[in-house]
Amino acid sequence: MTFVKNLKSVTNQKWTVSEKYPGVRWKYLIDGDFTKSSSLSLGFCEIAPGGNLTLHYHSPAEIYVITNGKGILNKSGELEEIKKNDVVYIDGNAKHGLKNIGTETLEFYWIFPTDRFSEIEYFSSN
Ligand code: 7BC
Ligand code: NI
Repeated sequence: MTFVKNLKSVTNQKWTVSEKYPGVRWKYLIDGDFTKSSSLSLGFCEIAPGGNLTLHYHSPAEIYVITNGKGILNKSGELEEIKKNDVVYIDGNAKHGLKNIGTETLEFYWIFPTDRFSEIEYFSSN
């Protein structure tokens, strides 16, 4: 199965939010729960100014592709500034978080080596 999707035309899907992640919302683009896809999945996330994808970990590795804004990446307690056009690789089970420190929306795609987001078990970290 080969297909094309466009972020701006994913209109039939509501943004997902969680009280664990203030100011954060996301959509699923390539994901076995929504598309005839397997082995890889892709989502798009927005973090409003001041919002925080709080420190967490999960067993699959992950990639971020930052498409707008700037933020502070928390790498197991070590902080690094990231911005538009940066890409981030996160090892499986590595603690990570992302906070928007700019005035624009921080936007990024994430990629998991899994069929679907819903199979990933998220663990909060502090
Ligand atoms: O956007 C979300 C919300 C839980 O997750 C993708 C980013 C991540 O680091 O797992
Ligand atoms: Ni993650």
